[in-house]
Amino acid sequence: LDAPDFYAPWQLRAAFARSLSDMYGHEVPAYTTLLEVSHEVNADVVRARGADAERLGSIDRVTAERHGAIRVGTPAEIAQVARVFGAMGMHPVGFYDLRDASSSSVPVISTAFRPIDRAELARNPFRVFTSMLVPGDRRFFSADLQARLENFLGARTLFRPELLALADRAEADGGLPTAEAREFLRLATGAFELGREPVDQAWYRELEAVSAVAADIGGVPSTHINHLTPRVLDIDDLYARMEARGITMIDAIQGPPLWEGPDVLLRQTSFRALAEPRTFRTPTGEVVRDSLRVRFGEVEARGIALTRTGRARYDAAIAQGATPGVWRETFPDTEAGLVEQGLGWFTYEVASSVEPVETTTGLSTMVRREPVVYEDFLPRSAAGIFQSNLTDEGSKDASQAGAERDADWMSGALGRELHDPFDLYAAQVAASRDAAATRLGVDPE
Ligand code: OOG
Ligand code: NI
Repeated sequence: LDAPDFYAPWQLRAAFARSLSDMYGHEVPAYTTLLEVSHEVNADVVRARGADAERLGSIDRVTAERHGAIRVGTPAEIAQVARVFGAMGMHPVGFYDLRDASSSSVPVISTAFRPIDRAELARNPFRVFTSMLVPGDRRFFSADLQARLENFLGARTLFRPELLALADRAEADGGLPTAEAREFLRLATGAFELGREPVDQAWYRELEAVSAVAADIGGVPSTHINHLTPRVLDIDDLYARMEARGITMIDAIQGPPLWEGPDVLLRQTSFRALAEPRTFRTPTGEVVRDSLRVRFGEVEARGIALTRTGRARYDAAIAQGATPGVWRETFPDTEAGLVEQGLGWFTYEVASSVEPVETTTGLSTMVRREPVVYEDFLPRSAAGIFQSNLTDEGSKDASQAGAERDADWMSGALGRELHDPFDLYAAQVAASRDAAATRLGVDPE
């Protein structure tokens, strides 16, 4: 492979996604199976549907596409995560509160780091769903447990100072020279490897009684990649093929149902966490071998991004159970219908053969409409995915007060602007209209 002599942020991002995928494939062999099956499904869909299969992204983009999930404990840790991803041109987008996204007990709030402009997404769309614990939420943690948890988290180092220094340099200089880029990639990948140090058994089990996710985050001295998710063009087919291979999937595909109309937002499914060997230090100081079920495999199919109006309809349909029947009453079954009702985002591209001409017909005749792919996540689906490693419910005392957390709070913790996904889609569509209008020499609209 040829290596550039200077790595721009997107090249760091693409190389990091590959390096993380290689590392995770060694750690979790079932992930490699999932990749194989995903590639088979995608190749079959392209064979069967031809160009139509690539309406929501070229087969090259879709085949390379992944999202990751990580979990950290404190505002200081998530601010460091933001620096590492900032080096790769990945910015925090969206605020997700998983504490009451469903009946589950997941004491975290989240954002997603991803590229935000179109050219960058086209180069490599790698995104990472990033969750942080809320130890101050009394529904989960007593004041005493909160204090011990914060103490434990405050004493650990997830990201080495050399890594953070390289990240800051990359962000300031718009990339890194080869030698520094390699070192950055090595340190960044290493930061997400599964820790080998013995886990304090009593501490881990105490947290696990509250929430398996709390134990995974705050029960160990390092962090790790929780899953890496390939994108498939036919998730129902993938689900069936995985079950046929004897891999038990969670009960359902999360998100919209399978139906004949356009795919919107995101459909996801996963298999349950697998036992991985870990060592524990018992209260008497003995080191014993045991296993933990924390990491799992997930796969997703992406559809068209919805406007706020479309999203409100989506949420209402999901609340009604999201059956194909409900879906047909909620959404039009064509892209044109989504446009007419203002439900989906579409960009406007001038057909390449068209010369700028004097026109009285406006944009419509010269211009091709392209769907905008949903680049974000769904809180309810995320809560369902978190369940993939919850062996039991944990405990949550609903009579206690939750800690107030919102997008502004998250932005403060990150020390950066937190982008609103709807604003990003709207800006992308507006930019496409302006560019098309300029090429055609007409006023937009
Ligand atoms: C994250 C769960 C959410 C998704 O794709 O919605 C997620 C986690 O388990 O840490 O990854
Ligand atoms: Ni995920």
